[in-house]
Amino acid sequence: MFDRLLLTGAAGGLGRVLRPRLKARCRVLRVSDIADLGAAGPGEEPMPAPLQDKAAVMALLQGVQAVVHLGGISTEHAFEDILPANIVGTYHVYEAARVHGTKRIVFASSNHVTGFYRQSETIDPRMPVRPDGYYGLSKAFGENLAQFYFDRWGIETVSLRIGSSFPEPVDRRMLATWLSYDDLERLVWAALTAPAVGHTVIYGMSDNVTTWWDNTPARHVGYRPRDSSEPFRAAAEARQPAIDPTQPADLYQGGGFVTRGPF
Ligand code: NAI
Ligand code: 15L
Repeated sequence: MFDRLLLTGAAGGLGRVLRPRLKARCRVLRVSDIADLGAAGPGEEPMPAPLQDKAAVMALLQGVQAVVHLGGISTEHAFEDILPANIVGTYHVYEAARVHGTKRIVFASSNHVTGFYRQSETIDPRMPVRPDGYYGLSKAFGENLAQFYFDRWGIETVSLRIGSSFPEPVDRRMLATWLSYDDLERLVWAALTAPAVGHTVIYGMSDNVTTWWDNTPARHVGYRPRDSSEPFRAAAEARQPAIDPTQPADLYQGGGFVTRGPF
């Protein structure tokens, strides 16, 4: 049980999923975003803040024991848009953690850090990054930042390379990349509470039968997924009867992200 946790990106898709689930596990949940956060529930502390505003982010981390950092641009965009939210913003979160002595950050990274590996490869978190766009590059920067702030300042991070966290997998790619909301909660909770993580990178996926990711190097996090994309296979395959591995979206793990832009 935490005293006060901070959830950034609380108004987003995953923020709305995690908000009540994290609230149940701490005394006060500070929620932040630039989008409308709605009414504060019991034990919630709304603090709107643009991540690119250093003073605002400094105030955000005051008095929190740990951060679940989801805020930022969550798909491929022009570098000029990604820079303030994902790169400068994540730097502000780590600087504020250093100043306030925050001990643990759970960073929402993305599978797009390694999106240019092929779907025919199985990779693990120790392999070199191959970002599939500016968005993936910004998440790779966040992971490097996390490593640096651990090595230099001892702030621990689990970087979650989330696959596709949606109500259900909707296409063949997501049969490999899907992370159910219940498994997302299990993963975030394990990342917040595992005794010693240093900086650990882990792929965020359910216990899918088909997968491209091997989380063996991150077993110490203690994440045990319980869901699987398999019950959704028939529907996903009916929706997308075949793949064409000559097309980049079907060849690379990053799917459609690998051909987005220029902007
Ligand atoms: P989302 O786009 O629904 O939510 C992101 C939130 O961040 C939004 O509410 C937005 O208003 C806020 N935000 C954007 N720019 C901001 C800024 N400059 N200052 C403050 N807040 C800002 O994304 P979603 O799906 O909820 O994802 C959450 C996190 O997880 C993101 O960091 C995303 O990159 C990551 N992720 C999500 C995946 C998924 O399957 N949903 C897969 C891989 C990574
Ligand atoms: C992501 O990083 C995005 O945030 C999410 O919206 C999905 O597109 C996901 O990756 C994915 O690869 O399916």
